[in-house]
Parts: sequence; structure tokens; C-alpha cells
Amino acid sequence: MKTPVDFLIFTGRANDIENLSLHPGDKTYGNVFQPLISTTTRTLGAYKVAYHCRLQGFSVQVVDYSKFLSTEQFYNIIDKFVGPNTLAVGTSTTWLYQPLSPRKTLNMVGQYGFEAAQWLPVENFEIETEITKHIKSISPDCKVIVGGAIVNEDSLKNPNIDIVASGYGEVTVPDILMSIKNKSKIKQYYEDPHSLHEISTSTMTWCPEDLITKTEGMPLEIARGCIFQCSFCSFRLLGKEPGSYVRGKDLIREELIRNYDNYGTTRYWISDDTFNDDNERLEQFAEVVKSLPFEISLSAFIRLDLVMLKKQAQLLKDCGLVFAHCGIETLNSESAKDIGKGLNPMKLMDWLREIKQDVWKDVFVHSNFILGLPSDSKDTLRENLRFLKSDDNPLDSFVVSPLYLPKQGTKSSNEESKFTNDPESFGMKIIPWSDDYLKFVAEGNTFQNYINKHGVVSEEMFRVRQRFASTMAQHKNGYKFVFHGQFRAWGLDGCDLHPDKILQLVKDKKFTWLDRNKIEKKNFDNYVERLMSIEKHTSFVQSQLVDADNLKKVSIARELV
Ligand code: B12
Ligand code: SF4
Repeated sequence: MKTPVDFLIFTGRANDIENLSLHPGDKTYGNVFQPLISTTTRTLGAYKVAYHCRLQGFSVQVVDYSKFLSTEQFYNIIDKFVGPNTLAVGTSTTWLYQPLSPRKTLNMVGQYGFEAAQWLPVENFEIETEITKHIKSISPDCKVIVGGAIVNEDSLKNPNIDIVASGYGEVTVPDILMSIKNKSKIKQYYEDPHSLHEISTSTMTWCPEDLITKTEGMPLEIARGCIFQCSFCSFRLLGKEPGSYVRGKDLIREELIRNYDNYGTTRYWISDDTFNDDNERLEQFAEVVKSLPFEISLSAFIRLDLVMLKKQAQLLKDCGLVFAHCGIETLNSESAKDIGKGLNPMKLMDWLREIKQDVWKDVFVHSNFILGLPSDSKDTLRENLRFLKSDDNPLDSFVVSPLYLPKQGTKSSNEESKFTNDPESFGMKIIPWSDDYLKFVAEGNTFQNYINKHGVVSEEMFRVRQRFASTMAQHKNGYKFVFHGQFRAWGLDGCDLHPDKILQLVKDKKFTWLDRNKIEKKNFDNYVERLMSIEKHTSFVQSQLVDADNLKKVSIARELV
């Protein structure tokens, strides 16, 4: 059944695996190392844009899991949702970062990517061009829009892309649709880096065509931005005023209740850059959680040093935290100072070991680590990796990655990091790549090679990570070397086995990535089937007004048809 919409958006999932291969011989990175990763959470951006377009009267379909769609499925989806009056089709670039094939790379880790890449994650540019022509043969005035957190203006070099909307989209995207509809003049590049959309009064309603399942974890936004400004981190809303860009608590409570009533949702991924930068906000949220007639559990980005310094361990548990995704980044105290996280990391580890025996015994803790920071030497790196592998490491899971040092001036809505702005002041000297493969990847993704003051070379860090990964694959603690804290907390969506049972099976080598992929494939097939069975789309006939001063509703007049 054809159900054309005004706007069709393709998006990806958080932490989705590389592919859904069921071939035992497939040795791609994700398959070898990540049996404990699952795609249990969808991401917010495309749905938030869809909601704001729906509020303006447009019908919108978001297509999830788009990285896994075959070319045939892309055509089927387009034939169902694109009609002669469709105004735009688009992609949310943020979650489509993985290098699926040389041309399938939309965005790369932490980079500004998307330069001259594709708007659709299909096998090659020719297929994308054919699909784009097909769309325009159905709706000649339909525009191709790409948007996302830090998508780059140079994406317009791809002739299949008509418009780039970089940064936040609640205000710009409905405006663009309105202009297309009214045939008024449209620009090719839009950006909203600081969020024109007012966060304190921000609402979010998920609609039936978003195809939420009862068991999945859902994204939830409580605040935007971060009060800190770590030297490697790049985003425009860093260093914000404490307490700013925070949503009203009544609106958050309402959203939690609506999701529970409509979909039975009890699991949330807090999409905030740093969930625990402010105790007052946590206290308010804990109050909301306490007042709910059901229990919720949360995963969130947490600064572990703040948990210790601001005594937040119990407070975070009261908020429902079951999975703390931390960025300790380094165990070398000099490098910790370089990035702006001054607390001695080994003291933090000792303290974590204690609370993991006590108040946080049911909270799974993951951390990322960066290789090749300004004060890293070969000795400190060796010692850090030894510790991470050892039984002394109190983390449930961890990942190590080289420092990606983006070039300046990448024409995106993103703010450049302190490292990118002035590498020399951190003792990093830019040098050419010697490895052809890395040079190729780096050029497409605008990061550069450097040598630090102790002679550590960025390029070598890629090899160190690779060697460490191989060692971990054989090591008794090797199961920790993946992003699996969320899996431990929530299990694998679509699988009835308890996470502890799965973990034991993984350790006994009786549950592999093949078993995981079978479950993921079932979830994906089920999703596509429901997508292709959609019969109608939501329109909001009336919207909710929110009093910005006291953040209470002044009228609830929202109705779905
Ligand atoms: C929460 C989060 C996560 C969580 C997600 C949990 C979940 N279920 O959602 C986890 C930990 C899983 C995660 C993982 C990763 N993340 Co992350 N993450 C974030 C974070 C902090 C918030 C994202 C968010 O939801 N924001 C709130 C929503 C409302 O904003 P938004 O997504 O940007 O959407 C807006 C706009 O982008 C735009 N928009 C979105 N879609 C569309 C579509 C169209 C057509 C248009 C026009 C506009 C538009 O409008 C939206 C509303 O304003 C951002 C940083 C940031 N502040 O954005 C990084 C960020 C998205 N992550 C990033 C990265 C690199 C990663 C990882 C690769 C890290 C890693 N090494 O593994 C993985 C990638 C996973 C994947 N599958 O690709 C980068 C992405 C860079 C890029 N691709 O452009 C970011 C931007 C951080 C950064 N500055 O580098 N992440
Ligand atoms: S790394 Fe985390 S704490 Fe540091 S500025 Fe970025 S979001 Fe904030």
C-alpha cells in the first residue's frame, strides 16, 4: 500500500554493528570483537526533526536501520513513501559514520566527514544517483536534504544533494519544508550550531509510525550542551553556562508517562553530552523518577570525576542509572591535565573499585581511553594498557582509540577543539602520513598525523590499538574490550537469555557474533515488515502551549489523527 509523505528521512542506530552478515568467514572488525554489542537504542535527531515538522502540519516517515537496507529495500521504501507531492527526502548523517565500503562512508569517528560522500548508505555512487533520479521522476520538485550534528557544507559537492542543514534542526528544517512547499527561494546551506530551538520548553511526542517496540531503549533529552570544554572535544555547545539549555521537569515527566502509556517504555538513553554536570538538575530528575508510577532505568554519559567530587553516586542511582558511559580518557595524570580533567585517574580507579563493591554494584561502568595524548610516552601507554587488561581494572568494559586530530576549517557548524585550534601549544607537531591506507582514510575524514613531545606518533597509535585488540581477543578479560556495559545492563533486544547467561556463553565461546547477528537480523526484518505495513501518518491538529516562565502547560490541546 502506498502511503506518500511530505518528508522521508533515513537514519541509523546508536552503536549499530558493522553489518548483519551471517557468514562464519566474515572477519570484519565488529564481527570479531563485538558479540556483546546490540542495537537496542534508537537515536533522537531524525525523530525530533520529524516531530517538529509534524507540528507544522507536515507528514513525515523516519526510516531506521538504514545502514542495513539493501538497494531493493531502498527502492521499495521510496515507492511506498514518496509520491508526486513529496517535498523532500533526507538523511540524518550523525549515526551513519561507519566505513561500510569506500563510498559508503558517510561520517567517520569524531570527524566532520560527509565531504563528497553519499547521502544514501548504498553500495556506490552510481546506485545513489539512480535512486535520486527515481525519486525525482516521482516528484520532480523533491529536494534531497542532509542534516546532522556536524555535517559539512562540502557535502554539496555531491550533485545528488540539494541542501545541507548542519547542526540543530527543529527550527531550520520545518522552515525549509515550508519554503519548498511555497516555492520560495531556498538556500543550499543552513546551520544552527547553538540551537535556535528553546530547550526549556522543548517537547517530544513519538508517533505510531515511529514503530517503537516495548523492549527497546529510547533516547531522552534532558539538557543540551556541556559546561566543560575538554581540549580534544569539539562542539559548539561546550562551555555553556551551568543550568542553561535544560528542559522543564514537568515536560520531561509528561514525556516519560506518555511513552510508558503508549509503548510501555521503561529504558532510556539520556542523549545529553554530560548528564551529571549539575547536582540540582540531577536532584530534579530524581524527583521526577520517584514520582512516576513505574520504574525506569537509564544509560548516560557520565563524568566519573564529578561523581566522586560532587558525591553523586546515590543520586545517580536514584535517577535510575544502570549504565554509566564515562570518558576517563587516560590513566596518565599529565595527559589528564592536558585534556582538562585534572583529577589523578588512578585515584579515580581506586575510588571506583570501592563504589563498585557498594552503592554501584549494579551499575555497569564503561570508559573510553585515548592513545597518543600530548603527554603520553611509550612507557605511560604501555603501563596504561597493562592496567586496563589486568584484574585491577574496576571497569566493566572499555575501549581504546587513537586521538583523532581534525584539521582546521572544515566548513561545518561544529566548533573546533582546542587541540585542533593550536596543536603546537600542546607540543603536537603535524607530520605527513607514511601509511598509505591511513593517509587515504584520513584525507577523506580530515584528520592529521602528528608527533607529540615524547616522540609518540599518531599513526603508530592505530597500530598499537590493533595489536592490543589482537592480544585482548585471546585474553581472559578480553570480553571487557568492547562497548558492552549497556548490554550487561539491558540484555540483547530480541533475545530472552539473561545478560549474565549470554556473557558466560561468550566466555565459553558458545555465543558468538553469528548468534548476535541472527538476533539483530530478526529485529531488523521485523522492523522492515512493520515499516512496509504502515497505513497512515500522524498529523497534529493542535499543539501544546507551554508557559516559558514557569514551564507549566497553559493548555493541552494536542490531538493525534
Ligand atoms: C548521545 C550520544 C551518543 C550515544 C547515543 C545513544 C542514543 N541512543 O542516542 C552513544 C554513546 C551510543 C554514542 C555513540 C557514538 N557517537 Co555519539 N553522541 C551523542 C551526543 C552526545 C548526543 C546526540 C543526540 O542525541 N543529541 C540530541 C539530538 C536532538 O541532536 P542531534 O542528534 O544532533 O539531532 C539534531 C540535528 O543533528 C538535526 N538533524 C538530525 N537528523 C537530521 C536529519 C535531517 C534530514 C536534517 C535536515 C537534520 C537532522 O536536527 C536534530 C534536532 O535538532 C552527540 C554530541 C552532540 N551534542 O550532538 C555525540 C555524537 C553524535 N557522537 C559522535 C560519535 C563520533 C559517536 C561514535 C562514533 C563514538 C564511537 N567512537 O563509537 C558512536 C557512533 C555510533 C553510531 N552508530 O554511529 C559524534 C558524531 C560525529 C558525526 N558523525 O558527525 C558526535 C556529534 C559527538 C562529536 N562532537 O564528535 N553517541
Ligand atoms: S568530553 Fe565530555 S565533559 Fe568534556 S567537554 Fe566534551 S562533553 Fe563535556
